[in-house]
Amino acid sequence: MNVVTVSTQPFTGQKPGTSGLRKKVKVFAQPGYLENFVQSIFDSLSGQEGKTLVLGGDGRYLNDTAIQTILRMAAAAGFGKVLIGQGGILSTPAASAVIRKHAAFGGIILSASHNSGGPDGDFGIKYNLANGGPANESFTEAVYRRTQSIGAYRYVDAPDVDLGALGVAAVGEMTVQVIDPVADHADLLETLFDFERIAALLARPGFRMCFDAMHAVTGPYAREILERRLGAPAGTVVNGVPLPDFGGGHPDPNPVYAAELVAALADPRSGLSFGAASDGDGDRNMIVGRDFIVSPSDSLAVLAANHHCAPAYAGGLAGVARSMPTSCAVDRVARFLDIPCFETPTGWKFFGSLLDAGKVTLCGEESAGTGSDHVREKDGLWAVLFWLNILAARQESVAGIVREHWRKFGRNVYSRHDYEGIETARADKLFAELRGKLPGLAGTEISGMRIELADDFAYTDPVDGSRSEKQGIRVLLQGGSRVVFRLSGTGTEGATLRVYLERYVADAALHEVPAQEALAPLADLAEKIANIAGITGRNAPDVIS
Ligand code: G16
Repeated sequence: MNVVTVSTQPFTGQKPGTSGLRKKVKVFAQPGYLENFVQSIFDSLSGQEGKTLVLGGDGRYLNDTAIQTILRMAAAAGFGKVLIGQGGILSTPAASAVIRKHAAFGGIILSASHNSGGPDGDFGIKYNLANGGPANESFTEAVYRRTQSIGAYRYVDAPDVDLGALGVAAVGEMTVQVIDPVADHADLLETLFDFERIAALLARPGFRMCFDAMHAVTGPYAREILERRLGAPAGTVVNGVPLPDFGGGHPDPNPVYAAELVAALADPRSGLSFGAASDGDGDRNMIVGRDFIVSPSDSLAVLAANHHCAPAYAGGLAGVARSMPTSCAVDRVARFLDIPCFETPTGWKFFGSLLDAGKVTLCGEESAGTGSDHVREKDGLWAVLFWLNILAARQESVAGIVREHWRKFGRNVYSRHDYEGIETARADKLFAELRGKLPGLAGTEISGMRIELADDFAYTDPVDGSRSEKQGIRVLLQGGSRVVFRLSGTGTEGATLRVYLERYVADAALHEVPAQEALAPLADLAEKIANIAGITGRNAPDVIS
């Protein structure tokens, strides 16, 4: 085996964010940049010799070449085998499923998730552990430290592997097995839900659904599951061919980037009763009913409240978890079900230990991610199938189910305001000033609202005791309303300020008040506390979701 060692210099800024390292393609394309990071991952592992690594990505620009580089480096790092999705494709939840099913040592997923692709877009890479979940903070910190001191990377001198066909090849002494990227994940999902009942719903006259794969990774998965296994008519999946630049679109399933789907569901002539979309790497989801968009926080709460509709969860939930900025709607369901509800920092990695310990069954985030203990990643198609299973069991509309949920539990009206591409120095100033104000805020009244607690969210993992500080600023108000301030950990340009607004409305007569109208006083309070316009120069958010 011809192992080549290449001298290298550390690059600055290879610090993994909320979910791995995400940078512009142009940054990743610098000679040695990907190699340094991959070598830093391998140098932070121990015991991988002879073991199996899972490898795949969302098919975005650079996916194919990066995969060949990583194969050669994995061989030099001593892995015995790599399982790789055909064409280099694996959605994030599918990678998690494959790692778990094949008891792999870990996995590398190439994706920048919902960020745009193509030569001017973004690329990303993350390492998942043997439980199938994103590496924890102590591992990502170790990788970061290694990137700062790295002096060499190693690869095996071997030709590219043909990833176009299923089969077995070799790189040096390492076996490369090209697998069907869809089968393991689809098989697993089939064990969780009542496919017969869902198939009957999809065949029912008057019921029509559309799944928008946004030219991202879920196309082949959705076609297999919805059209082949469940018998939905051909054409149910739209934009189903994964493209390196996502067809020029932005593979983020929200009302802005999936506007066509939302418009189709609002148009009675479309005949559609259910719409759904997923993101670049298939872990996020959007659920749309007839003229009705389900907010991700509400979706988590509705799934928890209707867990009995899906065979896998009918026996009950051990507990639920949500990230701190996610609305407290699911907390109310947990209280009703008398099960624990955990509040974690943003990032799926924080759910892993709770899932592994059997403390929670369902978890979710405001950022359009929901999932369960079937894998250790959020799972877009899982959420879609869960909704279909609920619709099939209850024979009601999406809007009807959510409105009934609000009547029973009250409505946690919710919105996120994003200020993108802020100069980092200004964002830092905003948070420094905000943190300075925190000790004096509790007990004061601003815009007629009384602040009960204001703090910098910190989390101690109840399973492994690890501590994470500075995970977002919470301002809790009398009556259950909240304002949360955080900086995104997934952007690639400047800083993105996220302001999360939440108001609890018990009175059913007020449930239909438009969210932005109901939340306007909280937006005003956020501005007064954080001086967003004064410090950033921005008078309005760039994206409201
Ligand atoms: C990632 C993480 C999620 C997180 C989201 C948003 O999702 O896996 O846990 O909620 O980023 O993070 P931020 O607010 O820091 O931008 P994905 O789908 O991008 O991998």
